[in-house]
Amino acid sequence: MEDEEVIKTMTVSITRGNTIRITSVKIISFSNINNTWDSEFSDSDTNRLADVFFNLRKQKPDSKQGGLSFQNWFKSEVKENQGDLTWDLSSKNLYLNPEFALQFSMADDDGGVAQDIMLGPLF
Ligand SMILES: [Ca+2]
Ligand SMILES: [Ca+2]
Repeated sequence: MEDEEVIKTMTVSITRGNTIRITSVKIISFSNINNTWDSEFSDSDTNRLADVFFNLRKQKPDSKQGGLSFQNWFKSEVKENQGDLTWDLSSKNLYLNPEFALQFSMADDDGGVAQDIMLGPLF
């Protein structure tokens, strides 16, 4: 399991301008996709699949320490048992300055507790 190649792929749709706007996110694959993330369910139960959500953090001015720091920006809805792994964000007004970095993480929701499904360094 530890030697397994971890595939983290996603496509992000943006419209260009002075700012980048994220309009949708589609996760193509992740480690152990289509397999068990919720081991309390049997191998034939759809509920064993990951309940996927993602989190975006972006750099914002830090009022306490000065400079910029990464702060939570947007947490997606949970796609239960993988769903379609596609989030339409066109109504969310997610505008980003392209000069600043963006951090992406995704996880399996276990009822308020989240399990990292990127299996590696975060973001
Ligand atoms: Ca599940
Ligand atoms: Ca789960």
